[in-house]
Amino acid sequence: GESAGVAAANKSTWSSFLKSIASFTGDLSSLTAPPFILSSTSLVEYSSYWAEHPSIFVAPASEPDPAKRALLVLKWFLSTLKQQYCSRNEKLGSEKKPLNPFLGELFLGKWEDDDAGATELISEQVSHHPPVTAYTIWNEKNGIRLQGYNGQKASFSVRTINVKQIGHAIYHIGAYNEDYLITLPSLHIEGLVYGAPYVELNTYTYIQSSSGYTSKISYSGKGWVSGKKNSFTATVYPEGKEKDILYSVEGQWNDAFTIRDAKTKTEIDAYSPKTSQVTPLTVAPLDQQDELESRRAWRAVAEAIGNGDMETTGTEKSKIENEQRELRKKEKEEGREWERRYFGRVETDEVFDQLAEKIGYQAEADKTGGVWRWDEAKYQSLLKDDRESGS
Ligand code: CLR
Repeated sequence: GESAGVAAANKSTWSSFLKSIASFTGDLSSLTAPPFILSSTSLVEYSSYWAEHPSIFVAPASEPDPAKRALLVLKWFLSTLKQQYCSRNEKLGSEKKPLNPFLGELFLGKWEDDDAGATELISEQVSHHPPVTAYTIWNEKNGIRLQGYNGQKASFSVRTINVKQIGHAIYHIGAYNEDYLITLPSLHIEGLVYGAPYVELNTYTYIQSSSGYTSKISYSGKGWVSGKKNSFTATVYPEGKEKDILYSVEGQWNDAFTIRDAKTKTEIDAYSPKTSQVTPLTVAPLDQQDELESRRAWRAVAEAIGNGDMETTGTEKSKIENEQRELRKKEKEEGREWERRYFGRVETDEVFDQLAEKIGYQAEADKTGGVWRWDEAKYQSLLKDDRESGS
């Protein structure tokens, strides 16, 4: 296949890159990719994919029936997949290698939606070795908060990069004091040989609610049933009764899917990721951003990548990396650790433990430098400081 992807001039660079992958071990951030596959967006921004449809994000808050609520949480989760895993292809022509966030890097933003009201995002790089991003997204009006963290573990083979996501998310509905533990699917990068990489999902996602419902999503890549890309099937059932299906969902997460009542087989809802509009995220102008905010911190690098100027890209990247090395050295000398602004490690989390046990999920804290949670107290004291300094 001489299909999309690598232009003639890039062919030899690409094939030596492929050869280097075959023998690569370690984390993805240290992979040296050819210039045309570099993105000027930092991985810390990817947390925003969770809420680009704010009204679907908050919809469960106004559903009184717990089983239907669980279904709406599943629908929201499914509605995020196209943005999470296809949007680089759509915007940039292929999957790209994101900028590797530095420790403490922030990405802050807000979605304003006529129906849902304001939904806010805080994303923070809480670990650099290994890379781990933590985030929270909340909508005060509807009493919804999502929080989570994630890292990646890669393994390489000749044609694919296999990526296991390590981490999880917790979706909270204030009005019902209800929590949902969300596990993350594994993925693999296809299309490498053609120079047009794209993501396919595999394995499963579980969404376990504290109200006693489980959703299970199975990803089948190019489905053996439909033969279509990005196929999945999902079911909602009372926990422990996998055969007692209440709702089933089937289709493609990048195109369209239908939701059925499992007993009557009638279609009760349908959703089309392909035609649904995303709500743009509002981010402060660069000159009003904090120094640790991603787009401000990476501005020079992003500009150089945009200009295809690899020399400047290299020097500007090194500036950031050297600064970071200095910071770490100083911390070590002073026997302290970089203080995360919004998140902290937790030793125990009862709600999480209970939900995790029901689906046999383990957090693997050793691979993410801890289990990370939103720290409301830190946030409140930052707000207070802000008010007192009048900014
Ligand atoms: C990050 C967390 C998001 C979902 C998500 C989507 C795409 C993933 C990304 C995560 C992690 C980084 C990733 C990316 C696809 C490609 C990229 C695995 C899991 C790697 C680092 C790029 C490798 C370079 C090839 C394009 C050659 O919620």
